[in-house]
Amino acid sequence: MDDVKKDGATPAAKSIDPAALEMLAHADECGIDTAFSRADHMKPCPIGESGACCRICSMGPCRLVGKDAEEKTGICGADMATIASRHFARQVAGGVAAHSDHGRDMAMTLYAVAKGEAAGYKIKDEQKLAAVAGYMGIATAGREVNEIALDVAEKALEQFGQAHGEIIYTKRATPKRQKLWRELGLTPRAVDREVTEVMHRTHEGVDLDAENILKSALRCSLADGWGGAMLSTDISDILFGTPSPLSSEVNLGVLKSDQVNVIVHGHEPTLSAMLVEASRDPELIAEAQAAGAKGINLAGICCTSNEILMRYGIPAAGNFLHQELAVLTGAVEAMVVDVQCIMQALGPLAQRFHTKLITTSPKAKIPGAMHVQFDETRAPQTAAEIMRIAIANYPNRGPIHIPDYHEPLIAGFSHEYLNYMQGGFHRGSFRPLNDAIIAGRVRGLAGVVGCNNVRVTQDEGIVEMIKRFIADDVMVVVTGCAANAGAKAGYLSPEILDSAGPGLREVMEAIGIPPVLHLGSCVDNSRILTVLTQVATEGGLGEDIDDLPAVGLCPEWMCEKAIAIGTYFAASGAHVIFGVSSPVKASTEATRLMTTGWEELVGGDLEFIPDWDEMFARSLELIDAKRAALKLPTYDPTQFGDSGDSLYFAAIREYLAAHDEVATVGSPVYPLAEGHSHDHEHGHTHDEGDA
Ligand code: BF8
Ligand code: SF4
Repeated sequence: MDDVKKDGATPAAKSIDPAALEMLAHADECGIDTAFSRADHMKPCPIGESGACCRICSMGPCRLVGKDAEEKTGICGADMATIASRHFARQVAGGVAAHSDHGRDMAMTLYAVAKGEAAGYKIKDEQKLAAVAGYMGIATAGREVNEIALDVAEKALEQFGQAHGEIIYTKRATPKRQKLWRELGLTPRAVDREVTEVMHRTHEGVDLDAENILKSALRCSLADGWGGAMLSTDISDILFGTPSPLSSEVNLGVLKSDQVNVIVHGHEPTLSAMLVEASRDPELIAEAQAAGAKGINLAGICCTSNEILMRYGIPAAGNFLHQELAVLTGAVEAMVVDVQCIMQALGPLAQRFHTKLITTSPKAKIPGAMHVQFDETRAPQTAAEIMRIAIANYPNRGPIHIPDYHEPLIAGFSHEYLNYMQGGFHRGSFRPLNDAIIAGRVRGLAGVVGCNNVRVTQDEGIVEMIKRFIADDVMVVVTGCAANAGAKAGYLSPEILDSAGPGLREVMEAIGIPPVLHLGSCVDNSRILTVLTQVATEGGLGEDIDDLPAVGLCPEWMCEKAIAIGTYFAASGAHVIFGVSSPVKASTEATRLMTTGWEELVGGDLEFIPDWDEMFARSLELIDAKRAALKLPTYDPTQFGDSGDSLYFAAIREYLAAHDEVATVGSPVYPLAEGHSHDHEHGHTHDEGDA
């Protein structure tokens, strides 16, 4: 563990997760490369990293470098601001395309289900269908579920390519925001159109004004946040159920030494939901037993994991940088991937083990993988076929090395559930939370979201921010790989209430929710948009997102999707801070436009602050400035103390500690929230939470 790498970095600098460190030491022993070790030998190109490289036409690539770089231009005359902004806008378009294409696929599945062409799927949440139909102006009274679903699917699909009009979900923003977007020409018209327009504007010789380019990036990003991603979340809820709290476990220790381990990795819930069913099919379990295993154990990586964790309590094996580490355990019979955040390195890596890497999307193939194409008309059969490949592979296992780390967590918070928690089914509201913010018990809100990135210590920035926020009475919501990072470090377990500041603890105990809420996958950042909108319109905290004492952080961002998310939050009025490094660092003007420029324009901004201390200090500064602008009391933790509920919770904990047969995994456990070892052998399953 203490061997020193070529660049002087010890393995301890690679991750704060002990499971990752153990597996990296194991990788070294096996002489196997991972993204962590490859990063030692591949430094980021400083010119590209900072946005100073243009390769849009073949007169270049043009690199603007040197002390006077900002006075230089490319061959066509493009200056640094244009070059950096153009590249940034293309990143936004890439991210929007990825999320939204996922959303489109969800709409296609809903369409097929409504037409009766997708055996195995059904409308699981009719209330959500009715709510979505309402947003879309689709009549529901006296109509069959599938009829409504068909109209919803058609309307959703229109959002991608409609010739006229605006993306319909922009109506879910505050009235003030809708007006502002219209005045500024930022209301997105159709997803495909906004992506195409950014690609056109940033083609050689079109939009050469950095401010105008960045405005098009704002509009394009809104087509994701209030379009493709929001549709994706809603349709996933309709098809697979709107999440409500359940407990599960996280980290590589969820893999079982004596079971057929199948990992799903990527982003879409469609096939993975069918694999959940297959993993519980008595016939397939019997086949696994006949192959010598005790059963079938399904676990997830990245956002496919979040999708089935949130709805079925399926444990998470880890986040983005755990994908290779999972294969390195030697205990994974099959890794089933769909789209996004899947490393090509998995191909050759899987070939060094018995692991079958199985690609399933026609959009995503990997050399070295086998391909079993997902087809929604025969999804259960495809899932069974994949399970049988994994089962047949079990006897081929070599030596295994599963690190014994698995943390309990609570996941499954949705906007709907938060409403319900705060007022019941008929009187759902955000009143208690708003009142707590107004009183200063809750200082503010923070979203900590996004990726892992080998350029920074895995999970460190994410966990540092979560830890510091809750200690300072800032309530935290998490999604994506950041949620997984927080969970691995124990911050999504109910006990963490003890790490919260006095005011936050009181409120969380009173409402019955933990201080760090897992809201789902990265497309589910749309849940944060609608939650913030409701907080803003509930009363007492201004009238729009840019009035709220709230920040959005992406400490370890890695991909274009993260850039798209950060941009749509900024365009929606939120202050957003990213870590790692700024893709427009080389341009003072582009940096100014995205910070003070956007703040003047839309009230939100996008800053890049790689240092954790500075990131945290800036977050509090932004939160406290909003509190002051709202004339709320200055945050003062000494005013709040232990609430009467702590004795009650202590008693429940004591009881559960002495009665470990009480099944809490996969059940809606509030307020008895207490994770325990994720062990199917005790006879309970995850079904109960799947409502
Ligand atoms: O969409 S957080 S590394 S897995 S991009 Fe990818 Fe980033 Fe993870 Fe989920 Ni989101
Ligand atoms: Fe260079 Fe201009 Fe071509 Fe970019 S578009 S590569 S700056 S000549």
